[in-house]
Amino acid sequence: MFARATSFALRGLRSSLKTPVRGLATRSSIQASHKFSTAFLGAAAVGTCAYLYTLSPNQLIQNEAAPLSGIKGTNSERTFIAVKPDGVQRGLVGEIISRFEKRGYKLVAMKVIVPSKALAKEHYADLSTKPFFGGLVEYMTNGQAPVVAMVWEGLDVIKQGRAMIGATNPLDANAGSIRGDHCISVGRNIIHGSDSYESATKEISLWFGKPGEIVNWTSALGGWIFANN
Ligand code: DAT
Ligand code: MG
Repeated sequence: MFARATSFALRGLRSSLKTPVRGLATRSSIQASHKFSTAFLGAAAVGTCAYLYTLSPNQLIQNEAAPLSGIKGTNSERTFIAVKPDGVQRGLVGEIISRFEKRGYKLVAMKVIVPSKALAKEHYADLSTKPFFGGLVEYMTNGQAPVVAMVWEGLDVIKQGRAMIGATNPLDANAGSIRGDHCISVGRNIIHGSDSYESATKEISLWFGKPGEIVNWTSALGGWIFANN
């Protein structure tokens, strides 16, 4: 279809250019002007098709979906979850993914990354005046282990994600939560999760802001995970 449209547009353009000018509104000049309009429209259509073709399907979907953090309070709500370098070193990536999957949430983006200092500082910008800020940025960025950054999607995922993670200080975290079960020190608390819709919006665009990094997909289990009956 694309090839046929291209050849049609080029044929029209060629013949319109070949037609000589013979005074005002002669039959052939009207024909030429029709051909030229057709060619112009054809070329515009081809250009639009070519542009759309260069976009991945994911970009097309993302352009339709409003914020990267989805719509708050719906099944499209999203949160930013990161397994920190200590969680990666300790082999807890699978355990953490498994908890979110088993709860019924959907993984829509993931990458293994050693963040730049600028990224870590921006991510933790609200803590920049704290005495532990320098050490926190150093431990997140020194490359001794990467961060596994993810976006999870589903109903109430921001608040539920925080509950699943547990209190900032693992000694205060409930048993059964990720921190309550797997760590004991605030400086090595293995996981990050967005604490509000606004934070999720900021963090997802910071870590997954490039087009195509987040995948919209439909879970075949959706109807088995969510229903109002
Ligand atoms: P959370 O990660 O639960 O959202 P936060 O945003 O208050 O907690 O802090 C970000 C991280 O900074 C936290 O996960 C670990 C570190 N941190 C917080 N308080 C700290 C403290 N008193 N000493 C050392 N590190 C701390
Ligand atoms: Mg926080």
